[in-house]
Amino acid sequence: MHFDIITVLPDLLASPLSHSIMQRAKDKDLLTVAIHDLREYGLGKYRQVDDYQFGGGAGMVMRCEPMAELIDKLLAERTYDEIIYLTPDGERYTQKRANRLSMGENLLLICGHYKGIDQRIRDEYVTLEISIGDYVLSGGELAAAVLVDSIGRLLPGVLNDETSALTDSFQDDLLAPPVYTRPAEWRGRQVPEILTSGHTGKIEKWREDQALQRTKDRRPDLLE
Ligand code: 6GU
Repeated sequence: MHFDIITVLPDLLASPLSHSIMQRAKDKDLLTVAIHDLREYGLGKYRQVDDYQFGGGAGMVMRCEPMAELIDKLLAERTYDEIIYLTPDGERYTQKRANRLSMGENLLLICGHYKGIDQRIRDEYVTLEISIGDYVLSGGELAAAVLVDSIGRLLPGVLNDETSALTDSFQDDLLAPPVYTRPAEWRGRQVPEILTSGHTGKIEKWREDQALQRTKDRRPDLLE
């Protein structure tokens, strides 16, 4: 799977995608990420990418021309399954959406800054608008990293058995059960006996019960 990402802060994006599972996915060529610095397409001597908004009001808006030039260049090289704009007013991101997006080949992610991008870029190019939650970030970069990570780990071959995505929270609309490792007793706290019993069937049942109980307690909305 290939991601193209448009940003004015390329360094902010590079680091979260260069460790652990994401780096391994890149090393295995299962995932490629190209980060494109919008500033290189900026206007004039100062490589301007934003401007005052029509109608007045605080905050700058990202201009159409640099963005369009870069998007057109990318579209000449690839077709995209989706052109995604990361924005707090987008569709709320879920595991279901991550699963669906992971079936594609190419995704283009657009990170906004300031007050966002000119509406005409959204109308002209964007096929999907995503928000990662009901709070405001300073820009779309961290949200873009969230998308690449959550989608990248679903690609066949990225995770091994031990890290299988099938047992993740949300993958079956349930939260994950509690997990324990050695030592079996720590500060007087015991690991649940069932987990050291060796009864695979009983352990599986216990985990299902725990997952269900946790979901009831913490996220009853997931069960509706
Ligand atoms: Cl995708 N972008 C920004 N700027 N803020 C957000 C967001 C995205 N999702 C939640 N808050």
